[in-house]
Amino acid sequence: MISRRTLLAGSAALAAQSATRFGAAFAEARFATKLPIPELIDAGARNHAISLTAQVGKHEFWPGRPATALGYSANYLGPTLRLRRGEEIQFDIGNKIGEPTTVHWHGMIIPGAVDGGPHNAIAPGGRWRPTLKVDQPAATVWYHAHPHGATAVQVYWGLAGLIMIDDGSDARLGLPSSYGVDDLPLVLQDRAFNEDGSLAYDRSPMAAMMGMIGDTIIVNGVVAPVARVPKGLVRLRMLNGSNARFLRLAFADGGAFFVIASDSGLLAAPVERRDLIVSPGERYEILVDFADGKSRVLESLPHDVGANSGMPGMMRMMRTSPDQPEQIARFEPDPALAANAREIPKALGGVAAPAPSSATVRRRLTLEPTMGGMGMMGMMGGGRRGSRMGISGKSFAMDRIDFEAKLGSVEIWEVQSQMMAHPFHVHGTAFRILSIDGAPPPAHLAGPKDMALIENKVELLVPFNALATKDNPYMFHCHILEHEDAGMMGQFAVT
Ligand SMILES: [Cu+2]
Repeated sequence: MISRRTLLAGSAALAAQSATRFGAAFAEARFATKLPIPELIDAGARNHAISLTAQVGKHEFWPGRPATALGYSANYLGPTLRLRRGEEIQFDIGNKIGEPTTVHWHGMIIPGAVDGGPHNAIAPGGRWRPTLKVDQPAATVWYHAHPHGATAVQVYWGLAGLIMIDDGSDARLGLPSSYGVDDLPLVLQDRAFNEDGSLAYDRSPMAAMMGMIGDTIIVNGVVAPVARVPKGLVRLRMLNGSNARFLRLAFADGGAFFVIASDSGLLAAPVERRDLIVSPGERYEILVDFADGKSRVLESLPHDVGANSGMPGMMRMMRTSPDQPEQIARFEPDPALAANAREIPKALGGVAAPAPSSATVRRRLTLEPTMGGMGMMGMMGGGRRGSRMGISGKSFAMDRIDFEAKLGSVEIWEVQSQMMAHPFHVHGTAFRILSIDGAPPPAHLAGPKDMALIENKVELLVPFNALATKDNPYMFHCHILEHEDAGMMGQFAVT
């Protein structure tokens, strides 16, 4: 019998060591580093041709401790790309990381042939030149490595970046859109570190089961930064870029903020919240009002994501958050900065969802360890090699297409989790959450999305408007990257 204490101790062992080492360093670093803003690449200003190179570099997560990391034409992470609806972008991606990689455009509704999944591998030293036609509503999406079996490690070391899709609604609605001033990208990730400040990655069976959970939250690659913001409305584009950590974001003063967009675009109207669960892979855009001139600290609060998942028993007892709030970043209003936006729009428009009655197919998918192999027990006792995760009893296989959907059709997917919480992602679509455990979703989860947190049973309404042949299929998978690499992924064609 494994106690809750043992489980927590196991999953947190590395983190605890690292926390002890870095307690003093964290106190020293806290709110001392200016929030780094990734370089902005506006496709229109580059003749719609964008070159990126996946490369190895040195990056200081902690001041004065350079560490080996990966980035896209950067030492860690990649530039933020601004793409406009209607543009056709010619990408040229180089691979200098010494092993195969891919670039997946997470959230973009583009054909499977350019989607950047495991079938679009770029050999070491090779190049990939996909053409992307941008034809979807405004959204904050992202790009990251997605190679077969090695996604977790490559993303952990830094292969990720943000994409802002603009369709003119920023100007129409008067939303803050001055990049790096009142429109801030926040790539939130948890990491563990060795004493010299280098990244530590836990390869234990427990980490394979829970996913890699670090003890330190970083923002745009640094620990506990501070950002100067205008005394007005500030838009935060928040990505949980963690491998496995669920965040419950809130401000330390308990103040309200307004959610304006979820993964795939604007909500119908702003939704007032005081906290927000954000799964790995998920994005939210929020508006925060700094008109009162007060500083605010963004935190991650304790939560119980997964505590009520699936079958009763051992897995229910596993927790994925610390007991105390964790400080993430501080925002300090600066009267010298122009506050361009002061009023929160009453309506955002959003995009109409397809009618549920238009769905022609209902599929049932279950996220679970594959019991035919070594399964959960194998993971806990037997090492990573035997660990397999799966969907509906099958572990991922490159040469197996799990199903085919009809181009232009809409389906209802009933997605269930057997044991723990899984953040579920579907390529090539923006779906709607129809129900969570039989109830309609809360307002902030009712907009367009490509991620859904599955704790028990969730129904999704999934439209298919882009083509993916059997040679270049779309993926559907858990976005706990260690689960994905262990086989909690399937693939489908849209024809
Ligand atoms: Cu999972």
